[in-house]
Order: sequence, then C-alpha cells, then structure tokens
Amino acid sequence: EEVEQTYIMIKPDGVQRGLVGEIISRFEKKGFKLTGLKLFQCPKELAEEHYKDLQSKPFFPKLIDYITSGPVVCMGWEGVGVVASARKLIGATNPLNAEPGTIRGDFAVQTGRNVVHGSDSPDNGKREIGLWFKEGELCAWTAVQEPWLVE
Ligand code: YYY
Ligand code: MG
Repeated sequence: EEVEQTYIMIKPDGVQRGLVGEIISRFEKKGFKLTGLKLFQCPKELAEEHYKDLQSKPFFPKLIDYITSGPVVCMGWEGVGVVASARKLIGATNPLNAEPGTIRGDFAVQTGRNVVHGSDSPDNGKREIGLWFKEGELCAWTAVQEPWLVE
C-alpha cells in the first residue's frame, strides 16, 4: 500500500447544513492525516477547471452554480490508500445509492446536493490539491499516532 494524497472538499450544502465537523471527524477517526484545511469561496474559473472533464455534460452549468453558491471547505488528506478509501467513506455519487454509513448515504438525497467531493485517482489527488491550495497552505507533519496505524 502506497502513501497517497487526496483532495476532499465539503460542498456548500455541507457547510450550510452544519456538517463540517462531522465530515472532518470521519476522515480523522479512520486514521488519515490532514495536510491542508481552509474555508473558501470558490471563483467560477476554479470550479470550471476542477470539473473540466465534465464540461460537456448537461448538468455542468448547474454544477458550477452549486459549487460557487457559498463557501466550501478545502482539505488535503494523506495516508496509505487514502484515495480509494476516502471514496468509500464518501459513498456513491447518487446519495440514494450510497450505503448507510457513508457520508452521502447518511446525509444526502440528491446527486446535485451530495455534500462532499473526493479525488478519483492518486494523480487527480495531486492535481486537485495543487489547484485548490497555494504553496505554504499545506503542512508536512508527523502525527504521533502513525506507528499505531501503520506497521
Ligand atoms: O466523483 P463524484 O463526485 O462521485 O462524481 P462525478 O461523476 O465525478 O461527478 C462530479 C459531480 O457532478 C457529482 O458529485 C455531482 C455532479 N453530477 C450531477 O450533478 N449530475 C450527474 N448526473 C452526475 C454528476
Ligand atoms: Mg469525480
């Protein structure tokens, strides 16, 4: 298992609904390490760059409106296998298909209001962290619990 980086973002509905602490807790308790964290009002250009692979989809304009509709919480998380594991913690894109126990399964009902984003590959994890954070906003640090999480 490789140490990876992923970009996790609490979308405007998650912030407005008071789910920030709950969502951060799930990644913390799992055993991942926070490397970056900020509340941020996303400009339209950044939202479009982040979701550029979906540019041709009919829902793209609504997706950009949604992501820019209020502050988001931007996070970098690091850990062994964190990219795929975070996607499991988040659950299926359509919250009605997301298993109970996942963030979307527990807290959302519609794809267009699915509360949280997680990178879909290690390469996209690095790309998205680079997109949303400036140098100096990320911290490389050692967590005291590391030897109790990884052999
Ligand atoms: O990675 P994930 O967020 O689970 O789904 P993507 O297929 O990457 O789509 C990104 C984002 O776009 C999704 O979280 C909601 C929105 N979206 C939508 O509004 N309607 C769709 N049919 C598909 C995706
Ligand atoms: Mg995606």
